[in-house]
This record gives sequence, C-alpha cells and structure tokens, in this order.
Amino acid sequence: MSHQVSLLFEPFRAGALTLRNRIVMAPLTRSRARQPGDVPTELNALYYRQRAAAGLIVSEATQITPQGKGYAFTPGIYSDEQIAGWRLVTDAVHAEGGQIVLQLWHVGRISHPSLQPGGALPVAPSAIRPKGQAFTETGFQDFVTPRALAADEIPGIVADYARAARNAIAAGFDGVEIHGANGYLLDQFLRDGTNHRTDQYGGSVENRLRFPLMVVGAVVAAVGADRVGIRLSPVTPSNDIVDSDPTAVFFPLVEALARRGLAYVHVVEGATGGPRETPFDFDALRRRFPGAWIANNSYTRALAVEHLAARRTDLVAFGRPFIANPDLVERLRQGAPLAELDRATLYGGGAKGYTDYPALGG
Ligand code: 8OZ
Repeated sequence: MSHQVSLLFEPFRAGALTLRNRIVMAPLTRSRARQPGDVPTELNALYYRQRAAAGLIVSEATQITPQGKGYAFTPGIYSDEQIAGWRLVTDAVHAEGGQIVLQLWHVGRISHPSLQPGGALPVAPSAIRPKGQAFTETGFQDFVTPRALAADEIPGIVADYARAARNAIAAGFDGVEIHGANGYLLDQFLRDGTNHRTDQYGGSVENRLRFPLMVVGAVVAAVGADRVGIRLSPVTPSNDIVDSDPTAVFFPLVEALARRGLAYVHVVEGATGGPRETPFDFDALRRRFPGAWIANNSYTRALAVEHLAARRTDLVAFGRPFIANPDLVERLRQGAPLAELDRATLYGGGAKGYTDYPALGG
C-alpha cells in the first residue's frame, strides 16, 4: 500500500464518533423495510453488517414521522417496532466493530397523498408543486401541489425531529445525521425557489435558516452535539430545488453549525449522483467549520486520496460503490477493481441486488 493510500486508513475522531478509517458509507435509499409499518428487518441488518468495515455508516434516509415519508417501503424511526428493527441493524454493525448513525428525514413536498396518513397532501414551506414523480406503492405518480405549513405547525415538526433522534439513540445508533440535502423539507426552507413565505420562516436568509436551525438545536439538545452531523447539498438540482444564491445561504448556515458544535458536516459536491463540476467554492465553505468534514459525490480511490492528502476533507463518503461492493474498504486497500451495481434491483424487493453482491474471492 503506497504511503498516500494509507491516508484512507488512518483513524479519526468526529465528536463522540471514533472512526477506524476515513471511509464513510453514504446514506442510500434501498426501499426494503417490512410492510406494513416501515420496519427494518434481519435482511437489512445483514446488508449493513456486510458493509461495517467502513469507518462510519450513515443509514439510509429514515422518516421521522409518517408525514415525513415520500417513497414506498422506506424505514421509519417513530414506532416501537421500528426501534426494535433498527436494534438488529446497530447490533450487527457493532458486532463487526463498526459505527453507524441514523439519517433523520422529512421529505416535505417530495411525497404523494398515497404515502401520507389519511391520504393528506404533503407539506412544504410554500404551496409550490415540484416537477417530477413520486415512487409510490403502485409505481411512479406525478407530484401534487403541497400544503403550505402554518407557522404554528413548525414547533411540532421540530419536536418530531428531536423525538426521532432520541429513538435512534434508543435503537443503539452512535449518533444521527440530519438530512438537510437533496431538496427535502429542510432544503425546501433554505432555498428561495421553494420558500416564498412572508413570515419569520421565509424571505431573508436569516429567516430561511430559522426552521433548519431550530431542528439542529432541538436534535443537539436531545442527543448532544457530539453525536449530531448534517448533510447538505448546496448546488444540487435534485428534486427540483432552485436557489438564486447558494453561497448566501450555505456560508452563514455552516457558520451557525460551527457555533453549535456539531460533530460533522457532510457535503454533496456538485449535483447529487451527477457531475462534480460547479463554481461553488467548497473549500471556502469548509473553512467555516472547525469540526469534521465529510465529502461525497462520485469519489474514486484516487480522488479520495488526493483530497485527503491536500486536507480538503477529513473523510470521504462513497455511496453507489458500496452497493455492489460490500467489501469496498478492502478493495480500496488493495486497489482492486469495483463491481458495477444492478439498477433494476436498487429500490424495493429482497436479497437480490442487496445482500447477494459477492466480496472479493467470494
Ligand atoms: C434516491 C432515491 C430515493 C431517495 C436522497 C433519500 O436523495 C434520497 C433518495 C435518493 O437523499
């Protein structure tokens, strides 16, 4: 192993998390929770166990409440059954010496009445319909115009995040990651394309940061800042998110996160799952946060080593490579070729395309 590649295998501390290497498994929606009830199972535990050599696993995005759900078959973290299901997962990862945080998710407008309690409209900062379609139990269906949240509903959703964070710790997670990326509820509040509110939660950057920072504050109060991270995607176009000036939003946001002492910030560089190229200055963003930094998006082994060597990030998250390579950590160590994932089995179904990807020599 060359000196440079060994950088990937140095241990690291991020708040209360102790990582045995710099490789993070990025959150990956796989839509395989047990129905009804959106409950994690032994199959999910096996999937995460197979990948537990990562320095840190971020769980698939997990709805904090039934209202927070936007895709068929994704897991939740609000019922006792779900907590017991997640315990299978955290025990399996810990048995392999790994660490795992739960990603706290509310999709906002990226949902569909068929996925909502009582067939209700999805909620959002403003009643603006996203382009595109929702993944429902009966296939893809057009997004609808969401209902704008009343100001007096906001504290309840903040409390939902805090309760979900406590549930995650009760399920044995080492911490939580707030999903602030990819055009879901928190991102919808941050951006002027989706937030047209005229109350204290919209308009100025300070107002657009208010609800996301209330969530951060409540989650920190619930489980401790040293167990809280957040994922952000300043320039992604995912889920029809639009913003006139991401720098004006994300620089002050990350400065506020620094003041709150979060364990880490996890950034998607460029378009989520797409091109990395962007004029946005991620190095300048990182200089605003003294804690641990996780970089993600289409990293190769070589690019990961390059960015670690240049100290542009502390940790590198790999998403898609972890799907078809349960032993990704070992393959990165050896410089072994990576298997390609099968798109047909990404979402929904069982073990096929989930827990049956072989390890090297397997
Ligand atoms: C792909 C498919 C379904 C959900 C995200 C949680 O974009 C997701 C997601 C990605 O963050």
